[in-house]
Amino acid sequence: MTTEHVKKAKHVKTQAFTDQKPGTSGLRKKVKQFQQPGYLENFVQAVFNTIAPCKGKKLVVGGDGRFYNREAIQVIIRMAVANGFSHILVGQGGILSTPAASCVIRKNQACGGIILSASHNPGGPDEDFGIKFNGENGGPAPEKLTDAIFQQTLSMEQYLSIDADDIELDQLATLQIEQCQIDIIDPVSDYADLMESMFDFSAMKSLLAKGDFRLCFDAMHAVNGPYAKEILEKRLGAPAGAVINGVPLTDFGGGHPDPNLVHAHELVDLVYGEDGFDFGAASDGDGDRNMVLGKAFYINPCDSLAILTANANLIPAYAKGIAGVARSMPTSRAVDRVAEALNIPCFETPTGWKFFGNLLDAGKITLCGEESFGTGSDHIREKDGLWAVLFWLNLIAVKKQPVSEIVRNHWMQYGRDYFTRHDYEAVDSANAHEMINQLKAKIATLSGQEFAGVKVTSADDFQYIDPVDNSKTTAQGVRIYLENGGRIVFRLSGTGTQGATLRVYLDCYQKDPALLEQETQQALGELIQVAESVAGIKQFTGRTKPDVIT
Ligand code: VG1
Ligand code: CO
Repeated sequence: MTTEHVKKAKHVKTQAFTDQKPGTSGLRKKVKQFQQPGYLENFVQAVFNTIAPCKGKKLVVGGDGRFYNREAIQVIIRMAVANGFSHILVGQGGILSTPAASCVIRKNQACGGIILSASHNPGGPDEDFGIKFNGENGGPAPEKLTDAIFQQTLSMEQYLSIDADDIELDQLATLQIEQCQIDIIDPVSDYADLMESMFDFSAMKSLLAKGDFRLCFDAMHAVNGPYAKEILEKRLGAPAGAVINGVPLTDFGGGHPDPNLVHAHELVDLVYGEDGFDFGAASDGDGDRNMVLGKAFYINPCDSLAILTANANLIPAYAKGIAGVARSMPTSRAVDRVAEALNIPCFETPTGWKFFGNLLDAGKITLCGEESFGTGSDHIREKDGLWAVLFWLNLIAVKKQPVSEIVRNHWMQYGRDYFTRHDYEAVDSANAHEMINQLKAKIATLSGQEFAGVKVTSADDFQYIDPVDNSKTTAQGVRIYLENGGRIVFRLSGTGTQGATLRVYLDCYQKDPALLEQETQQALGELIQVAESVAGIKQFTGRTKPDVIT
């Protein structure tokens, strides 16, 4: 850490914190924790120390607009100048969706970017804040880097900053502080241009112009509002008002910016109501997740990935074919069946987008996704909510079929992977860990045993060896495979900020055409009992039912 080349840079004494280990997607804590003196600064300095030297490099900064976003950006700019960066690109108003940040990093050949978001976690003075670093490929820092950043935080004694006034974030401008040029950029245009270059906008325009296809996009008062308005309303001609809750608010209007059937209820009412909309979509706090709905019809994200893969050849960007696909381990195996039919490789990775980065960079995969409403491709290195919505709209425009028909035809051809995730939120952390530990201790003896009348065929604690750099990641969730073809996965969330969140993932394959239209919880009823019987969820969590079912 040197200040020689920045005249006004000053060393500020600080004390290390011991709890700055990044989780599934960056460091997430309560706003109050981030507001402690030095807390944000220490983490940012740890990032800069890890990627040093910063001298002469370009950095992208932006966030999802939640409470503390603007204050954090001012801190980061002062520190980035003091650390020697020569160029900083900041989204106007402090706004950059996660996919747009990835796009801007790549387009401008920056050395990386700092994205301020706690994604789907609520925002506000008593809620959550988050920070993550993405590298020059535009993707989340791999584990090697996040581990190094964490090590830096443990011994942090000082950080670098300068004395400078806050800069004006709301006007597009180019400023100079010391050696550093700061550009306040339009957060939407680069991303919108990229989308326009990938999809058949004229086919989608015709679809929307017909007037008998009604669409609604719920931005959930989060970052994607301006992006959705520009792309759906301005460039594609959807009627004004098609985007609802389109202004980013610091507290997301008091809601939970998580695009699922529970939290996106306003949208759900519109597509399920009388004379429901033909197409509904929502995205999360930072714009990287998506939920897509047809008229009174829900698409499971695992099915969505499989269907996009099966139909990629209909989209201009993928017309030449796709190299391979990947899904996170808990995601259902629906996409595996499509990959097999297409004769392309299918990779199974740990939870979190950072594990797709190497596969994408190496050209081994083109599309990838997670059960948690995240889908994406090699166009950037993050999951991308609006991209998935546009992919679906493009498919509908080309196939000239409603969403429900596209999905049902897919099930008829490939069979259906019933999938559900049960979340037990904010449970006692010690109990949750004890439950997982006891499961792990049983793994070796599970095979052959029966639970709730169903025999276990195999079980393991998922580990992953990256096929590109051979890095090994262990303890990624307990997988239990059953004789009836079902699978149960238990893991603890790495994004929560309160207690522990237990996630139980259940999936089962069905290819009998007469059994493709069952209610999901019913179809998985037997597996739900097996999960309880094998793990003792009630006993350990004290809960009789999950908080959220998706
Ligand atoms: C959750 C999801 C995971 C996703 C992660 C970040 O992690 O399960 O699939 O990648 O959130 O998503 P966890 O550890 O809580 O299960 V988000 O949209 O930050 O952007
Ligand atoms: Co997100």
